[in-house]
Amino acid sequence: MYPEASDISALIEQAHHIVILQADNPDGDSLGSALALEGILGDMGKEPYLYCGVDMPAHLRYLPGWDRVSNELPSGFDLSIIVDTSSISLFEQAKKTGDLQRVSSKPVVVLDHHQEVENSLDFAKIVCNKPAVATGEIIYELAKQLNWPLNHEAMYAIAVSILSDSLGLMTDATTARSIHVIAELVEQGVKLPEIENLRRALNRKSPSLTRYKGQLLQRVEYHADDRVATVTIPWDEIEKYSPEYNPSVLVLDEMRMTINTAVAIAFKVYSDGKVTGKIRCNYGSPVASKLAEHFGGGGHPYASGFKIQDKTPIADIKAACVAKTIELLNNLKQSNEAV
Ligand SMILES: [Mn+2]
Repeated sequence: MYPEASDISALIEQAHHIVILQADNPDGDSLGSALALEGILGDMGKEPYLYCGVDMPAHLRYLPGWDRVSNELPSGFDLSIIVDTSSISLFEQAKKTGDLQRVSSKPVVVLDHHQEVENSLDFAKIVCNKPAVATGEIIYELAKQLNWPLNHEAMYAIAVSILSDSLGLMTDATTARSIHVIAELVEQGVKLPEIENLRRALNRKSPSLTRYKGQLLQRVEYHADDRVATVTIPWDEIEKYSPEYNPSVLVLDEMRMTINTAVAIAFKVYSDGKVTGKIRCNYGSPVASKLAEHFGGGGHPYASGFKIQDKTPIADIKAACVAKTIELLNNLKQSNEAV
């Protein structure tokens, strides 16, 4: 039992108009969680309202109900529920429009599973941030504890959110409980093949993007016996393809799937000279956070990023980044051998 459950229940009881907020980086978990809550609250006789400061990205638009998410806050509401983030830095849009100010003036509940949080949402009345593979898993636990109604659509949305963040129950953060929740949903009529179809549909791309992926893959460079793979994405491509899909994400996983490759890095060069690096490491080579920190960024051992704004030429950044990666990989190897 989550100790926060009864307080969450009491706040929902007192409220009628309830806004469900997603951060500026919506994904399958945040949208699935928002739609599940919408179904639950609707069945409880409440009036839920879905908000996100940015438009739903094209690859999420296969999930039924995405078009009910609005980037305008309703004029009146009693309570907000923020899903899938505990960080205020992911609400830039709502901050700009003044919406965040309005949200913080009413009770706020946060439902999240990102355990390490910087710039937390201090104005929230209740933060329910639990270890779980997805926010959808937390919503399921709350529904069980509080006897919330779970209609077919809500169960479907929870399953989508868990399968989305757990990459089909295959990530490190997937627990036996995550699998149990999916099993319980299946027992209650959720059909996994339907969800798999939906999940694949989420990843479908336009023909032009598929061709562009091929171009990017041709430009992948391998360094130091293929241990590091890099690709560089110039501004004209960012401008052209980003509205549909993040070009880095398009190829990073493929780059990691190369024999001998331990670390994949995608650089983006912006029109103002800013360079960003997105880092993904293979299992056994957790150097991402240290590498990003060296260049002023941060993140997790296997996934991280950094931003360089002093107009250093991309060739210099790339060379320094590859050299640092090799150094970190060699250190890792030495410390493993020492053990
Ligand atoms: Mn999530």
